Amino acid sequence: MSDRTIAKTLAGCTLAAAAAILISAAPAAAQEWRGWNIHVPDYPNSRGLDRWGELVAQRSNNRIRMRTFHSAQLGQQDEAIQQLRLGAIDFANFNLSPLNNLVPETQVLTLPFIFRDVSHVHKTVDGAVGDELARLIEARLNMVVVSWFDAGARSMYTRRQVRTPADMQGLKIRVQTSDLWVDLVRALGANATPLPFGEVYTGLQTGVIDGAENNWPSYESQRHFEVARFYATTEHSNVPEIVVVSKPRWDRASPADREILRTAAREASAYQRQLWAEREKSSRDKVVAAGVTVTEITDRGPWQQLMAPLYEKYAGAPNMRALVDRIRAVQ
Ligand code: GTR
Repeated sequence: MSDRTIAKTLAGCTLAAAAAILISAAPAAAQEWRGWNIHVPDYPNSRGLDRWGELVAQRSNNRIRMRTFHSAQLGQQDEAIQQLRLGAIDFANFNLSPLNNLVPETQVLTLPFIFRDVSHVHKTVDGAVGDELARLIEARLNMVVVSWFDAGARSMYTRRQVRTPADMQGLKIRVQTSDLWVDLVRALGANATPLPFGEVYTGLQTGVIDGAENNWPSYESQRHFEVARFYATTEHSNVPEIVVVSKPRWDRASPADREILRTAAREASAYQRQLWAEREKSSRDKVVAAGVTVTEITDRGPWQQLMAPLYEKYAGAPNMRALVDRIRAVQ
């Protein structure tokens, strides 16, 4: 070995050793996690995600810093799902509907009138059915479900008044990207127009669509009430929402950090649900004060009957049928 080579090796060793000492002495590097969210910052889901981030930061001594980008700043829902699967986004909150085509079992929770009330939704998603869906979503979509958020009941809103299913005939109704949603609207004799959430306002304003369907808080926070002045309380679906972490990110987290993430997500979800109940009321009050005509649907029977064929198409297979039965049996 020449003198030069020895000198180089020694220098290399010294550097490597110094680096090792430095790494072990320094606290673990802080991680910045980027989260996707479709809603405006004061929405219950947004506040739930922010709360989750605060709890995780506290409990990880600021090692995990979660920043949620609200108002779909990181893209529309379908793109965000792809990015999350690849690990380009670290966490997000999604409604189950855009996952319907990707994980068909999620369709069962989207089915019209499958849930009796909010408490039935909670018991289902917080119990064995929710756990099973979480496993399927993880296996097929590369994302880990850490908790469930409320999304209330979805109802029809339109540019002209709807009182009965017959009034839906021929209307162009915006739906989420899901075959089940297309069929649900068609079952009422209306035409389904899949559109991203962020394009619904303009769609209503320009008459590209005649209506859409959503819960009170989204109808109000997206200001759809300004351009679709009639809300009919059809309450046809209670499809819930998930909070997820991308699998690549999750796999790099230590078991202790995963525990912190899960526990904090459950607490954030309890907080979101409380905010949700309040926001449903305040959003309704706000749109009523703004002059929206609310048509109370007291007899949902005719709506339910027209949508019943969806159960054959989407829950006809034995595994899907079994899931429907298990949900109905939840007390
Ligand atoms: C909202 C839901 C969003 C999105 C939106 C939509 O109620 O929270 O995740 O699914 O509806 O209709 O696109």
